[in-house]
Amino acid sequence: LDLESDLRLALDRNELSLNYQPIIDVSTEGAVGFEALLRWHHHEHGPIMPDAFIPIAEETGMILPIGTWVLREALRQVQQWRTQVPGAENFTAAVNISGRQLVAGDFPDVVEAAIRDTGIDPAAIHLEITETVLMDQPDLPKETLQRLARLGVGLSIDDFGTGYSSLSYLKWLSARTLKIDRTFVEELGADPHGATIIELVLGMAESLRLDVVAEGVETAVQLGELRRLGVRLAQGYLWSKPLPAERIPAWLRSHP
Ligand code: G
Ligand code: G
Ligand code: MN
Ligand code: NA
Repeated sequence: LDLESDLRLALDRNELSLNYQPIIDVSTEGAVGFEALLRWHHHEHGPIMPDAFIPIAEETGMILPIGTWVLREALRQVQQWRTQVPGAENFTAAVNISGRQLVAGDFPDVVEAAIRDTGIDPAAIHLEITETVLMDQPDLPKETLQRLARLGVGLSIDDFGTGYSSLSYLKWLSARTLKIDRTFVEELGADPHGATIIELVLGMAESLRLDVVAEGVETAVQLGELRRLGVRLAQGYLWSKPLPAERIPAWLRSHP
């Protein structure tokens, strides 16, 4: 199995696809948007999960053409729902971005072209960047972040709480959203101190005027705890695993 050379061909062979997981308003339990998650269906070996191939894509630079495809496809799909599905007019599109993409000089051009070609409102776009990637990029081009901010797209800090973060770096990035890593959600209800980190993050987010999304919500107990703490947005298997695009309209009809 030579993942590296097969990955080079995967795009041309149409073996890549996106699944979509709803982001939920916990007060109504309706969707406010979707996170796009990459899938690779290998012609011989079947499904290969991102944890197995994204590191290879990053090492080889393949993440650049793949990441561009992901961005354009996710924005196209979410804009299609926004314009064709009743109630979906304001849906947001969350797209995972790797550090390699962010430091490539043309990334803002790629984003600008995707906005132009899909017609989506830039404010509906959330670029998800993991906290550790941000900390690992000391030479993160400020110009890139400024151009993205001028385009009007939002940055979400993914897996928040697993790296080292300070208030100053959040301010400097002008992020819009913090996504609380699911390891903290897992502890809710089980561990008496499970809520502590989430309470800290919520306090920080409030003073910086950031939105917060709790990831990996699987149980009604966790949802109850999140509501009690004042978390407004969430994501997780409690509502849906990531689904192929064609299954989303039916999911939306059963979750009004
Ligand atoms: O879908 P999930 O199960 O298995 O994703 C595993 C990991 O792969 C997550 O950390 C997720 O952020 C990452 N991932 C999924 N899709 C993409 C993508 O399109 N681009 C990048 N860079 N990472 C992705
Ligand atoms: O790292 P990132 O947050 O981008 O990746 C999201 C990952 O979390 C994906 O692999 C997705 O399949 C997974 N995921 C989404 N919801 C849940 C959940 O409720 N429980 C668990 N264990 N994983 C989840
Ligand atoms: Mn993510
Ligand atoms: Na995460």
